[in-house]
Amino acid sequence: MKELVEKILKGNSAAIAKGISLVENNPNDGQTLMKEIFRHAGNSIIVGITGAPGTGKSTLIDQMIDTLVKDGKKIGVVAVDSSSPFTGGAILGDRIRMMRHSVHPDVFIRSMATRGHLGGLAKTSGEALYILEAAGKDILLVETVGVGQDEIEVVKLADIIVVVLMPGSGDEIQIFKAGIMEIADVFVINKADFPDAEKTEHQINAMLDFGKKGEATLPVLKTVASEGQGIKPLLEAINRIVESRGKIARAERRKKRISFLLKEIISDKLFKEAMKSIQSVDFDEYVDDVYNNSADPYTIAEQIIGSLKRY
Ligand SMILES: Nc1nc2c(ncn2[C@@H]2O[C@H](COP(=O)(O)OP(=O)(O)O)[C@@H](O)[C@H]2O)c(=O)[nH]1
Ligand SMILES: [Mg+2]
Repeated sequence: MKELVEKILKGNSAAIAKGISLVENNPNDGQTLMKEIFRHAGNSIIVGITGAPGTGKSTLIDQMIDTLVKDGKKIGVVAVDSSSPFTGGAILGDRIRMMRHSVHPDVFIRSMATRGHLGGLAKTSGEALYILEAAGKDILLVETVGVGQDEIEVVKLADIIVVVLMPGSGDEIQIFKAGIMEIADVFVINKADFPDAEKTEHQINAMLDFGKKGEATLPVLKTVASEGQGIKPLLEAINRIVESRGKIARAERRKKRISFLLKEIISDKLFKEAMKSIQSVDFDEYVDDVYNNSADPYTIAEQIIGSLKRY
């Protein structure tokens, strides 16, 4: 473990991969690792890239990596997709798209499988981000599909949120509905080589005027990710936001992340303690009791939790 921690802190990609696998698959060792690395984290800029499947997020990230790496930056990428129970395809696509960079020692790319996360996807992704921070990455890019509740939680872990749209898809309405509007910092209309790009731009701007009256308007940028067009302005917009925010706003964001993780850890541990305090036969009996109407699940849960308070 000590060796693993040291290698992670040095930014070794294989060690980072192993560390993330630990938090995904092995809660005990994962926790030991997190305890060690936590105080080394907290210095990366986390950029969430969200949008419907196929809008070009992975292509955009690939281009961003390209520019950032040439700038001497160390990059971590976490791609998350819980929209499909069979994410294999999507993840494979992402891997292929970003693969050309994954051999670079300063670039770490990880697709996170989504189902069956002990303690939830957002918690595990959050831990992965802390590991990447401890590994000395300057910028972390988090790709999520902006639909599932889980993924909205994930994208909330970011310092800056980029919403990616493409012309003519009608995504704008979805964004309104899912509450992504409120958390967005930058809008990108990718595939600006499509004929409807300007129409979409007008729609977005109209929506923003309508939704955020009186507040500073959000940047709406056009990109052609597949051609590497518009990447510099996007990175500059992100930079401008980072710089304009200042230390206090940054600290608040950090604290939000910490508070999220702390709550997750507490509920995780409480659940485990509660389950440890009862035998599995008892649990089955409780289920039967509720089934037979001789008890209700709320009272049973209160009793179980109450029994923990003694120690
Ligand atoms: N015409 C056009 N196609 C693009 C552009 N950006 C990405 N694509 C293509 O759109 C498809 C989906 O891209 P991908 O990055 O996987 O989207 P994601 O699901 O949002 O990650 C791929 O076939 C890309 O090559 C663009 O700016 N213009
Ligand atoms: Mg993708």
